[in-house]
Amino acid sequence: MSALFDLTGRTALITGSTRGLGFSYAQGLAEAGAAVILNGTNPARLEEAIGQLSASGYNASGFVFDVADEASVEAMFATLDSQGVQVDIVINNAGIQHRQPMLELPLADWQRVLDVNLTSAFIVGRAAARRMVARGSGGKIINIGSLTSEAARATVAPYTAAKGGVKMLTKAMAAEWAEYGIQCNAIGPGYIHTEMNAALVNNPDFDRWVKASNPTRRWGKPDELIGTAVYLSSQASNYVSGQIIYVDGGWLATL
Ligand code: GCO
Repeated sequence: MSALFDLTGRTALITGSTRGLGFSYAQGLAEAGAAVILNGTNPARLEEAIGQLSASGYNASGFVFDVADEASVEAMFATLDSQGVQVDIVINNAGIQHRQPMLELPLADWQRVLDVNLTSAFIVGRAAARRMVARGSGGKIINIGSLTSEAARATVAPYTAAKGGVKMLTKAMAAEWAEYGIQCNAIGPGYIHTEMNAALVNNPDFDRWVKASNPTRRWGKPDELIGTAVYLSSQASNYVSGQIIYVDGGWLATL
């Protein structure tokens, strides 16, 4: 691998990484040389994911915590501080979906989606950036947007609002932290075949719509996000900040 993309000696925290895209990012960064810290809310799943990466010879550890809970996030960072572990790269990937027409949408569901998909990136990003600034050695923060960072789809209003927010939060982070050598960027995955999207993949009408609308004519695969994640985690992107890179098969380029 080109030294430009080598993550040896770096430590990356990837939230929501026991399965789906988060696990894929973790695997990709570990393959590029990083020590990876996983996160999830289910202890058994977390153990399994750590076990899988460790069995492949990667340096993997992890913590169970709710990314939207400030006290839990602070406690995890305090534990890392006490162990002398420095987080150089953060991928704010944790996310949930709630599909329901807005006319029927309860406030509590709106709030939970905003908390987990948007506020979490602020809570985790701020905790990591405070330490990066104090150390003076910079870092990388990668937030995960969506096609809904740009355009809406009926029935996913809170997710759409949160992902639009993620795009602008990324710019806000870039504006405040670039001078400390922290690059803040986002990845906007298109329609990817993951567990979270199983209901959509298995819906023949939706599947047809994805294949008709995407110029690549197919769903994306989780490992097709890895190259962008490694690039944004590496020194190859040291002068790139505040960007959202869509990995969508060309979807957003078309009408
Ligand atoms: C959904 C959402 C997402 C999409 C993603 C595309 O209905 O669940 O549209 O899960 O896959 O946002 O970027």
